[in-house]
Amino acid sequence: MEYIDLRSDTVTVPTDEMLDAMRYAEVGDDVYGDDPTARLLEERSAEILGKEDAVFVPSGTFGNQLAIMTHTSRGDEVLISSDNHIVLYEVGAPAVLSGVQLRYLSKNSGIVDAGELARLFRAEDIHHPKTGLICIENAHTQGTAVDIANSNEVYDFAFSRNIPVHLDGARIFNAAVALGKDAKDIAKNADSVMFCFSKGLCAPVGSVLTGSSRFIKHARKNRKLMGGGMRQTGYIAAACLVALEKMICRLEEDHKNARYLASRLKDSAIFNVDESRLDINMVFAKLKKDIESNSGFNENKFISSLYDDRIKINPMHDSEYRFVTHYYISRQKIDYFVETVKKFFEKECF
Ligand code: TLP
Repeated sequence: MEYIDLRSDTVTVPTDEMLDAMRYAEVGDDVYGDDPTARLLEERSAEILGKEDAVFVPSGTFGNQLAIMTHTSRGDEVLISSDNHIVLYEVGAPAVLSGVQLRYLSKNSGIVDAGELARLFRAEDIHHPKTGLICIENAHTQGTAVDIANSNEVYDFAFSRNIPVHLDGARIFNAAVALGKDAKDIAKNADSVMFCFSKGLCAPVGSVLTGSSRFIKHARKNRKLMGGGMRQTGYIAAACLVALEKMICRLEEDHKNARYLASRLKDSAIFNVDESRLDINMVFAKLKKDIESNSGFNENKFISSLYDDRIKINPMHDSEYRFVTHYYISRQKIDYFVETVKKFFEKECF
């Protein structure tokens, strides 16, 4: 049975064209370095971001952690905003895998305060860890595309102190579309960039880490150390190549649909939508105060009732719902979702 799945763009399954490409992919053993399709994907990925080289990895989390491991030494400190994916959703991996400590910059949906960065940077002192890396994120998981002027400031500061910058660009193409820029313009302000094929681009699996040839050579060895030396990777890389060619140019449609969903939710008199975080394919909405406090609203009942009507959503996080649009979410499905939500509230809460 088909579900309308608004939990994330990670739920997207491969298109028929991807499945065909996978079936007929030319493959080899990638640990020996002889998988031509994987290599082609790495070359194209590097080129599209204006970097020298790239290495294919199983997931976005893997790519971010590989970058941290490759840039830093044990005991280093990493400067990062406290609401970045690496901090919130990667299981504390920087401490476990790389032995580094995270030091938080204030959260501001991806925007970094350069003054704060300068204050938190560690000068040489016997007591201090070395500041070994700065991590930024664009598009940000909070639904924003961060202006390039901000990463320019970060990169200038990092350059002046000789610290590398890693960009979690899981959705870099969403950011590029939202800002009306080339992905290269965003990538140029970082030494390494990770992006994902398995989100709005619909590939079943896979991300890539890009950077200088020297950095990627080192990262390739660390990938093996982390158990990410995959064999006939070309089968997956073939789907990712289709994702690069065919799916980036349609992301704008997901963004427009997110804005359409936001406006329909606003009109419903049930939700307040955060319009300051509506740059990409995500809608963040809170229940109106009176509904949440006076109506006997029961979240478990809400989610399971939607599920019975073939709709999947995530529970609230920080009192907020996140609804994500993607290739499989049409306007018709958005209308069905909003009408189903309205019916639930009319029956249960008003
Ligand atoms: N994000 C997922 C969840 O983990 C929250 C989602 O549904 O949005 N960086 C960013 C900015 C991400 O949003 C994600 C995934 C990742 C990294 C990790 O990618 P994967 O899931 O491939 O490890």
